[in-house]
Amino acid sequence: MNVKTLLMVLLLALVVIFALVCVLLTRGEKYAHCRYQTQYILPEHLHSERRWLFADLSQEEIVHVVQYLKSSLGVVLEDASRANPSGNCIYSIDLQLPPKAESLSYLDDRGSRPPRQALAVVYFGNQTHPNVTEYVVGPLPEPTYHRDVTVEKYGRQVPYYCRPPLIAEYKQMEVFLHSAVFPKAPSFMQEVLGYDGTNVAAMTTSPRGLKSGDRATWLVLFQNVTGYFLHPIGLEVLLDHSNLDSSQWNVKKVFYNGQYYRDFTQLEREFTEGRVDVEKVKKVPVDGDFSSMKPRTDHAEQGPLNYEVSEPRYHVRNNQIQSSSWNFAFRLDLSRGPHLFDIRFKGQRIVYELSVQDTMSVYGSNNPGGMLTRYMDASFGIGKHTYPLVRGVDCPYSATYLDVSSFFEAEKPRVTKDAICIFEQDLGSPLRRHYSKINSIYYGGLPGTALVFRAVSTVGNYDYIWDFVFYPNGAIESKVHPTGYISSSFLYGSGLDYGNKVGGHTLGTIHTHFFAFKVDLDVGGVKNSLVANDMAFEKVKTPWSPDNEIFQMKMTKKVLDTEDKANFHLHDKMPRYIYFEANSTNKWGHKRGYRIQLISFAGDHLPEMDPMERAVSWARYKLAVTKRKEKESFSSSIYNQNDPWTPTVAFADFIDNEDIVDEDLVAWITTGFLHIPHAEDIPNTVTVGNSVGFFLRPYNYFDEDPSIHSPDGVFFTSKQDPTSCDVNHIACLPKTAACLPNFPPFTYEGFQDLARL
Ligand SMILES: [Cu+2]
Repeated sequence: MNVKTLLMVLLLALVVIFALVCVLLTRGEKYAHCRYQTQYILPEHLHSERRWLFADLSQEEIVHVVQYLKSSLGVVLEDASRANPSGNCIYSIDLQLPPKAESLSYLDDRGSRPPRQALAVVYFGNQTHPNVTEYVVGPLPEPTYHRDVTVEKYGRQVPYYCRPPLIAEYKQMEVFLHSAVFPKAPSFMQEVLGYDGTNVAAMTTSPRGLKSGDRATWLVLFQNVTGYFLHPIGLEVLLDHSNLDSSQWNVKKVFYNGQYYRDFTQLEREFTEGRVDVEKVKKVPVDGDFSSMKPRTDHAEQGPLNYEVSEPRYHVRNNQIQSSSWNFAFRLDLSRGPHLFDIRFKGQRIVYELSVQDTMSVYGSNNPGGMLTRYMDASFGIGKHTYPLVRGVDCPYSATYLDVSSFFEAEKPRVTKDAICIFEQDLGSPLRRHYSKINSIYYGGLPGTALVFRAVSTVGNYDYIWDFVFYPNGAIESKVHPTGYISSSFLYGSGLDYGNKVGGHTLGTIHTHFFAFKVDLDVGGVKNSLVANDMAFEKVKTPWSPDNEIFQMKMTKKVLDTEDKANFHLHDKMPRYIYFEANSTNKWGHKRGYRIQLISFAGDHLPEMDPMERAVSWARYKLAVTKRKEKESFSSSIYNQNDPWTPTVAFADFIDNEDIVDEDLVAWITTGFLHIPHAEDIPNTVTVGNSVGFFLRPYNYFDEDPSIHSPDGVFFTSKQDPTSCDVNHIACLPKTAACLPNFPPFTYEGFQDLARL
């Protein structure tokens, strides 16, 4: 090879290298970032300042209420996070909603603005008659008055023993166990459980007794490891913590491996005498072993993602969300969780209030804690137990995340970062479609999308994912997915009558999940009637051949004109079409309506003879429609859990046969399912197949399906070119969606405030 050739080869090599470098350097620029921003502000003209009346209290408002109460109640208010049962303290401060008439007058008729008010729940342990008092405090932000509303709301004073325990009380119970109870059985604790002062965790159960006034809790003990709910050790303690002096608390009963003992002293004596039937559980590593949620495999490739190609098609401003079809206001009630207000489709109000009211789980077990458990989560706090959501897992990565301010059991307001997420979702299936090759040849369809509002509550072992889903056809879906850990009992004796074995000594205990919703529909105005359509077969002579008969299907229609006709027990046959009907008609002369469609496979709630049943009597009915009343604002109360025998709110009393034709009506909906835990509930109950809820769907409300006006629709005929962007916007996607998602950095602030339960 001569020099010239060598130079040519070298030159060629340099050109190739340069070209390769260029390709590599410019590769990342082939796609621009999507036109994505992290914060979307509702344009001023779409925002209604008036809906501020539904907003949660601001931090500033909360601070003023705390200052006002401290200077106005005439007693010393301790910091609830450190309060003793014998003290006075503020339990919680939350928004007090204005009455509906005042809100509507302000929203619709330019009436005067209702005063902003707070609802303060105050514990008075240091009084002659200890009690819980609820005050309405206003006007905000600078309060000048407070009004005791306890008797007005509950028809009586609320005795102190009805109060939900403070986090401080739970801590005191734990300290009492470790310092005053366990030391009374040192040999048993050491030899059977290898107790070292830290390796036993207690889980509360409730209710706390068998009659009004009781405050004795079965504490179920577990190995203190990750996912401890799945590692019972067979020991349970009935701790009476009714005395306001915690040094006077005492153990009423002890359960170990199927046997009951008077107290730890007796347990120790019988153990040292060799009369305790010992069943040692294997010590589990601190990561929990089978209860660990740590993935068993390394991450490989990223799965599919939902992301915004251009600006999100919804806007969030303060407490309001707006898309091209929907708008509504929202808040997170401390005890009840997500509340949506003034839900409008294309500007027309469909729902005044759509809210979670309570949840309930009844358990079965041959262990005392499990046997007695009937959890009512509004008492623990469905909104109170919300925590930062994790991008890309709890909601799509690109969702909008909102912080929530609240006040409970503290001196200052707290802010929960990213407690709510909002996103528009590609449902992956068409909302509707049709392919035609007969007569005319075409394809038409609408990609399925929905706007989702989500919050997640973690109440003890379970997590509830609350979704409110808004579809382009005017339908709203409310649904909840339970996930998290099951609760378990120590497996012994006849345990398998109460569930399946899911670990060495772990019984996944049978239980129910019930969810209570309030739906204050206002269809074409406040006044509505409840109507049922269904089907029936009738035998008729065939008109064209009178010698023959056929069974002919007919539509039935019935107005359910009283509250007694408008309630359906869990397993009652319910008309398949049941809807709120307006006074106005659609183009075809039909009264405009919105239908309630349930998705539920509930177990039985509790026998009505059970002395606690009235406290959860909302769960008797899958649907009950009542005349709306301010004094029937909620179907349960935060006090029902700790005194279910004399409930402060008994929903069944709402149903008193009032006339409900052309009235302001509320639908109370219960959905739920029976859960018999099985091997695949380990480590967690999955959301798949465990979703229950209901749809609100237009029924002759419109003149046609409003989604036909969606700009997402696709239609092309055999005479058109479906690959052309002008004909079919989907054909543009390779160009318009050829961008990189502009994801914000991943952040997480869920471990910043671990003082919370
Ligand atoms: Cu369950």
